[in-house]
Amino acid sequence: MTRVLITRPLPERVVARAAEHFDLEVRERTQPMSESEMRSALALFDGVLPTLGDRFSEAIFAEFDEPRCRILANFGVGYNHIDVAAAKARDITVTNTPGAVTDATADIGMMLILMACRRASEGERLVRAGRWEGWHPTQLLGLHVTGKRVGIVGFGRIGQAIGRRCHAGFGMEVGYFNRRAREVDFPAVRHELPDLAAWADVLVVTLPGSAETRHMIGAKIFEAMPPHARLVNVARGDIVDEAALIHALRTAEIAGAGLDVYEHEPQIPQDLLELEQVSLLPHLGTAALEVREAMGQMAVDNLIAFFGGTPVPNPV
Ligand code: 8YV
Repeated sequence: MTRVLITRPLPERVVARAAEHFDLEVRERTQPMSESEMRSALALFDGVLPTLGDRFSEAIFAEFDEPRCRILANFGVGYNHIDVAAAKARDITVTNTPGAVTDATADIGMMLILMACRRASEGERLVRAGRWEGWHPTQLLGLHVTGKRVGIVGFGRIGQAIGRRCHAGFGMEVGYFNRRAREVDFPAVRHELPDLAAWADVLVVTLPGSAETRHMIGAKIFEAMPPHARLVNVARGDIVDEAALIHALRTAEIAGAGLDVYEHEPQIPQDLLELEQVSLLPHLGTAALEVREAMGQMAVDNLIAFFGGTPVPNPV
């Protein structure tokens, strides 16, 4: 029987379905796999269902000409932790879970837009610290969101879902930066990145993480942003130069940030933790049971198709 490894505990229904089809092993640890675990996985299993943090780099594949593993069915849309070229060079198929993550990640984007603009984390810290002395008219004044300009960096599924919410729910003007123009069912204007940064009240990052997008949002972009603007990142941490972001916040080049992702998760620089004007979430993008179930089922669908000899639904 086909041997499959799931590299983290997943929702029960996902594991049960995978177990109906495969000789299944579920790794019970919640931390990313070590290098030796990844090498063993390639050697001992026909298929692996990995996820964020399992760094299948060139060095991991390098030891194998023909690993037993034929498919890495990633749990998650982002697959920047897998060297896809190195996998393909060994004829290993890589798949991901687009679609399943779109709305949940867009919802977290909206939450961070609102939190960063309306200073929600500062307010909650004040309350929890027992420092709230009661309401007054000029306390914790934030940026009014309705009717403002949102600039979306990367206008794929998630970026468009955020744009649609901003337009339909908050009457916002939508601008975006994307390699090619996108047809959408709401008004959205394409800009070059520095122009978008200068135009937007809130800049939201939704690009895929990759070597090309690393540090795309750095000092030059922060300089271009107006001082009242906020940065939101729901994509991958290293698209934003974290040191440049800290500098921009410290020097009031921008007014705040809402982050769900970090350059070196789960490490967050002390300097960032000490800044009042940031909302920091622990990569909650898709953290809802039904969403994680849908992602898991999609990853299992890819495995079932692959070993059934039909085209995988979500190749990357
Ligand atoms: C996932 C994400 O939950 O799908 C993605 O790429 O960023 C998430 O929200 C997590 O990364 C597991 O893949």
